[in-house]
Amino acid sequence: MKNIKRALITGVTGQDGAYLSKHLLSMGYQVFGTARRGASEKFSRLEYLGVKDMINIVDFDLLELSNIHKLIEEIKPTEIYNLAAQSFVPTSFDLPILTTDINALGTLRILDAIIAKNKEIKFYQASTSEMFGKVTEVPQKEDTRFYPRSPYGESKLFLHHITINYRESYDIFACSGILFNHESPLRGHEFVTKKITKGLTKIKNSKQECLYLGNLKAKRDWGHASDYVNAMVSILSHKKADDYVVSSGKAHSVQEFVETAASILEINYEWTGEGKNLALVNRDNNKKIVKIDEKLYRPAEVDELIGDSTKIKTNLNWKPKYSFENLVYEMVKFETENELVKF
Ligand code: NAP
Ligand code: F7E
Repeated sequence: MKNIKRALITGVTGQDGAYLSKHLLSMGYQVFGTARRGASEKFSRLEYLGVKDMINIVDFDLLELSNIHKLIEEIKPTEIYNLAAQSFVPTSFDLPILTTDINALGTLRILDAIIAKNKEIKFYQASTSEMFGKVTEVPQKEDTRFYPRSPYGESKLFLHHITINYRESYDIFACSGILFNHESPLRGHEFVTKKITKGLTKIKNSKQECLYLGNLKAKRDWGHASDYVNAMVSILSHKKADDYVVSSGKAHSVQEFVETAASILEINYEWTGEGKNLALVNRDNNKKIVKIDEKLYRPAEVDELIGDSTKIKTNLNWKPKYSFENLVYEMVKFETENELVKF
C-alpha cells in the first residue's frame, strides 16, 4: 500500500485524461480522475479505452478553491497531472475571463494547495505550443520567446511561468510539458482533425453534403495523444523537475490533412479556386465537398508551429511511435467503424 503511486488526473474526461489513465494503470498506479458534475455524464472516452471502472472518479472544478484542498487531504496523491482546461482556442476569444480563471488561476489554486498540504506531491502542468503563437524562431524549443495569439495562449503562458516560479520559490517538483498538437480518435469534435476525419467519412458514405472549414493554410505539428501522455509520465519520473517541448518535428497544413484523409478514404479529389473560394471537389460527381467558411477564421491566427523536442529525446529517451500518416489513418479508420460515436 505504502509504495503504490497514486495519481490524481484533473480533466480525466478529456482526450489526454483517457490515454493517461490507461498508461498509468498499466504501470500499476492507482488512478483518481476529476470530472465536473454536469447534466450529462462524459465518460465515453474512458469507456472506449476500457478503463472507466478502474478509475476512482471524483467531483472537481478548477474554479473552486476548497475542493482541491479536500481532494489532496482525502486522496493523498503522490502525483498530480493537471490536464483540465478550457482548451478550445476560439472559445477563449468568446470567453476570455472564464478561460483565464479556469486555466491560469485554476493552476495557481492547485499549486497553492500543494504548498499548503504536501510539498512532496509531484506536479505536471499541461503547457502548450500555443504559447509560441506568432513564432520568433523555427523550430520552437524550450527557450524560444513566447508570443501568444489568443486568450487561451495567454492563460497558458501565465500557468507555465507560475509553475516555474513555484518550483524555484518553494522547491517543489513541478514540471511543464510544452506539448504541440496531439490528436487521436478520441479528439473532441470541435478540433480540426476530428472535424475533417468525421466530415469526410460522412461525405464518403453519402451522410453529409459538404464540410466547412476555416483557415486551410495554417500549419501544425501533429502527433498522437498516446505518444504524448507517455512523455508526461517520463517528465514526472525523471530525477530532476524540468520543462520539455514534446512534438513530432514535422509540420503539415490543414489542407494537407484534408488531402491525406481524402486519399485514405479513396475520394477522387481536386482543389479548385483560391483564397476564400478554395474548395475540394469530388471528381466523380463534380460536387464541392470542402468549402471555406470565413466565420471560422480566428481574430488572430497561429500560422505555423513546428517543435524541436531534442531535449526530451536526449534526456528522457522519449520517442513517438506514430507518424503523421499513421495518425490520420487511425482517425479515419475509427470514423468508418464508429460512425455514431461522438466524444
Ligand atoms: P480536452 O479534451 O478539451 O479536455 C479538457 C478537460 O478539462 C475535460 O475533462 C474537461 O471536463 C476539463 N475541464 C474543463 N473545464 C474545467 C473546469 N473548470 N474544472 C475542471 N475540469 C475542467 O483537452 P485535451 O486535448 O485532453 O488536453 C489536455 C490538456 O492539455 C489541456 O489543458 C489542454 O489545454 C492541454 N493541451 C492540449 C493539446 C492538444 O493538442 N490536445 C496540446 C497542448 C496542450 P468536461 O468534460 O467537463 O468539459
Ligand atoms: O485548430 C485551423 C485553425 O482547433 C488547428 C488545442 O488542443 O492545439 C489545439 O489548438 C488549426 C488552426 O487546434 C478549422 O485556424 C481551419 O490554425 O484543431 P484546432 P489549435 O487551435 O491548434 C493546441 C496545441 C492546444 O493547446 C489547444 O488546447 O486549424 N482550422 N479550419 C480550424 N480549426 C477548427 N477548430 N475548426 C475548423 O473548422
